[in-house]
Amino acid sequence: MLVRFFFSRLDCPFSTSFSLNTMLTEKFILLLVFSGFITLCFGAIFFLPDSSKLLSGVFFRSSSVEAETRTGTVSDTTTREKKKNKLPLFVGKSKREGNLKCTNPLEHMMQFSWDNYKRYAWGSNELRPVSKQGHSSNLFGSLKGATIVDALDTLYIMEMYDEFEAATEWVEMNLDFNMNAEISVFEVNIRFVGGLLSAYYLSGKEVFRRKAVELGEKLLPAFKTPTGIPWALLNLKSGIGRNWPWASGGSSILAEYGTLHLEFMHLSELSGRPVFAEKVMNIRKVLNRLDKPQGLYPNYLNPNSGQWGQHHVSVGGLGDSFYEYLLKAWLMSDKTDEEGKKLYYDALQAIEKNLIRKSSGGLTYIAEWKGGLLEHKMGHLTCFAGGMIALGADGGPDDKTGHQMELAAEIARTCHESYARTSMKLGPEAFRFDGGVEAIATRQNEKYFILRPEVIETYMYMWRFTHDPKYRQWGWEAVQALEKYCRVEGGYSGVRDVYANTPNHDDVQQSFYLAETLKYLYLLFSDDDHLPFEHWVFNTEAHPLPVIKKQNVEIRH
Ligand code: DMJ
Repeated sequence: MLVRFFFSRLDCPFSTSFSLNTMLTEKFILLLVFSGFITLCFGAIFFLPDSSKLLSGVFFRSSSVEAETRTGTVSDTTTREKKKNKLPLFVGKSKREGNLKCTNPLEHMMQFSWDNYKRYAWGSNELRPVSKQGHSSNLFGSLKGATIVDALDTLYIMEMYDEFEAATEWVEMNLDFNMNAEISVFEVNIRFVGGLLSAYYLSGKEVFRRKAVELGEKLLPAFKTPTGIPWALLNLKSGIGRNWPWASGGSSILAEYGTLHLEFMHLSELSGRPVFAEKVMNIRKVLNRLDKPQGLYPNYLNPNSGQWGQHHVSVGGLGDSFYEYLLKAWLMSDKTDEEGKKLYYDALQAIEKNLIRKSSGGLTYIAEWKGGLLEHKMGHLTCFAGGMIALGADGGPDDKTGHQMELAAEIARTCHESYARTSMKLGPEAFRFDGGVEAIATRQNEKYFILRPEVIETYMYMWRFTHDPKYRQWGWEAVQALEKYCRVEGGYSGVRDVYANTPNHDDVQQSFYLAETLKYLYLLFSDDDHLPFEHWVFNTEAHPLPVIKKQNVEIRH
């Protein structure tokens, strides 16, 4: 009853989705208390003045920014609605001044993830929250501390400065790249280089710049191939590279070699060494010379011959962030990279024509393309595309803005349906639109949820551009589901089957949960001028990188 009391007294917009009919097991009572607290925080916000919690510097907040709602047929949000939905999440003075009355629920979730990682897995790449020990996937070889580096900027953005200091100290003392370790170039770039770059730009601490450049240099031997298309895997000590043994015809992967651009442009910016930028610009050159089947980019490209491998095209796994980085390369260059812009809008046009379909039940989805045949399956990873299309909607041809916003909203809706149609209200790894089902996983090995961010990422972009309250509502549903099914005693864990009634935990707290999922949720419930899009572009691991302003670009040329 207590919970319902809070909801009704404080007029919480999320009150309807909570039920008291559930059995009051001990765990559930704890959950109720936590949810009540969360609700109190949200509700209290309505009655308190705007926060004084401003991150320092013009980059973090832009005082002149009044977020504009994009035009188009998607959402006709009125000024009144805009005001009503403006929920300043920060209450009272900043934590450092010791006047904190109530912190926001996402900070609590971050604190819980972080504290458990620190307690049970400090220095390991990831935490096993059920068995309460460290975990490492082979993506990082013997490199250490993926969660620490991935979480740095989230800690900073959430003003968890003590934790940020501890993480900084760990980086200073322990983050070492001089080891005989075979790593994934892509994963190390997006998580480690991206994480260090963001930490540097947010905090100004030299150690992060130095480590980012040092690591970038360690990655350069991966580009020693006849075409300059990098290997997927690299031994940091010997500089010997190779590709994934499972990749078609010894190919490199589009989403891997195509997701280096943002970080490498910044490495050149920070080191004064053009070599990083040259490497990624060469990747574009190689791609530009190739014929694209139907204007599409196959996922496999042989770095020796420079020829496509299998004609398999996907906006999800193996392809996804390549498209994201074309758009963001243009945005991050302060819209000077016209080539990146053209490549993105041309690719999107080909995707729309060949991959995007509508189910008989009216759900828009992005299918996969195999040698001209469509597989009517959409991955959780593909759900980032709603956010990407929204982000690019006003840069394309004029008459397309409304259409692209509509498309983005439809993808967001489909991805929400993939969550809504499960027992746990968390999305499966992949869902299908065939054999009489829509937005449902039919194969056992596609029913898992590993704390991925993409659906929430799309809600966050859609919220910023439309202020349609449903995106916050959907984000809040995800928070509740994460608390109910993924939170365990030692942190947050993925689950093996989102259609089951009780969770079977996979015992991994992925580093991207702290880097992305919690950060995007936090931003979804923050003011729009918190990391404003005109100053920041998020890398594919949600690490914010500043736009390189035009005057800087011009001076260099
Ligand atoms: C993250 O590491 C990045 O978002 C990447 O682009 C795709 N996969 C994970 C999260 O799901």
